[in-house]
Amino acid sequence: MGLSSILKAAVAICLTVFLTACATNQGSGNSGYGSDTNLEAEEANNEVTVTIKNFVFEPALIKVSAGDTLVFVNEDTAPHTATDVGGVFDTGNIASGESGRITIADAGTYEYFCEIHPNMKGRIVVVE
Ligand SMILES: [Cu+2]
Repeated sequence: MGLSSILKAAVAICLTVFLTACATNQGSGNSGYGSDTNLEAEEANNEVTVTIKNFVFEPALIKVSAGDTLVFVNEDTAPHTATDVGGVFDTGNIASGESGRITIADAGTYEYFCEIHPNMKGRIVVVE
């Protein structure tokens, strides 16, 4: 009798925590995709940051693994892009203080530049 009551109470608490976690998850929704499948995929791969500051990609040369997410963080006041010369990826305009994300699926060497300031250049080496 006593044990049964404790079990019921424990189940009730677990259920409450579970439902609260779900509600919080849906509330944030900042990825815009929000499915569990996507969240798992993000956790499985690394996130590598390239900072854009004083009109320079830092580091300008970076080595990542296929499937990694590259996050371009714009610390300038001007907007920038990270645009692949070969058209494989393009962050589009990244406003001041914002960031842009890309993922490259295939190994290779990728030269990129800023469409707004074409003298800004970088290189990404993607390995398997
Ligand atoms: Cu730029």
